[in-house]
Amino acid sequence: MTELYHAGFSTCSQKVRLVLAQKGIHFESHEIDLIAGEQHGEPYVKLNPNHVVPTLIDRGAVLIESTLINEYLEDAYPENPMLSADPAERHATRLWTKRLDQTVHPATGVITFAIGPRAMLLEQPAEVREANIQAIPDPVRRAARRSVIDHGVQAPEFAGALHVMVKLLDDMEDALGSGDWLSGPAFGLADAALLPYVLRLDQMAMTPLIESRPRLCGWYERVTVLEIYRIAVEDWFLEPIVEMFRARGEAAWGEVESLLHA
Ligand SMILES: N[C@@H](CCC(=O)N[C@@H](CS)C(=O)NCC(=O)O)C(=O)O
Repeated sequence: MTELYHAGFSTCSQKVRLVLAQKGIHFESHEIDLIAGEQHGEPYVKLNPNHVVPTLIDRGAVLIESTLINEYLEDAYPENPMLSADPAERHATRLWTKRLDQTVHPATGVITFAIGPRAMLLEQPAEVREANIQAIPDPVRRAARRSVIDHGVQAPEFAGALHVMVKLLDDMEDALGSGDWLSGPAFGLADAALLPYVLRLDQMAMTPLIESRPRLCGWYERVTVLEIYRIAVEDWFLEPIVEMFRARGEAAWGEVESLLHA
């Protein structure tokens, strides 16, 4: 029996669901409402002491950290392999996922909260919003969350986060010069890991950053026509949230563009 604690719109959840779908693993779904702060609730933090999704329960083991969950799935379910047998290609995959964990995921958090759910959070009673910020166990992340909710795109963290993403897109564009996929001959762990982050930029109306890079654009089109994309990502979208992200992204695009050229 496999169970997944996750959120429909969360990048880390999307990347795990992509691997579960590629491997044909069915799971019992437990959705965690991140805006309401369910990730900080007593029952959930017993599973995931970092107060984040996703958490996978498989064969009795409780597994956290999305990159490591995906590696676990590759080990435990070797059918439909998503990691090349070639050691150098395995290294290349892990270089992407390491970078994602170290810089891309935190940068995406800054960009997302500065643009997307910020208005919803500002509408919450101040004590609810503050309690949810205070509950974030990592002090760096907690400070960044407070800063972007207070200052939006003008938060000091925003411009640096944007440049992390631009550099990522540039490096993906270069890497895709030598093949259709990022770490081997077929859709693999690096593609599953990176798709949600490119998608998030697209959903926040930063589409020109993708369209201006033809190989990246081709890769994005290749991934988003896959059946597993529909199952693992699109089917979990909530239309009002998609519309809200796009509208807020469009409203912020002028400011984002000037930071890109600064
Ligand atoms: N390193 C963790 C990061 C997980 C993470 O940041 N998850 C986000 C959603 S993508 C989350 O649960 N955020 C809740 C919050 O920020 O309060 C992983 O890869 O699993």
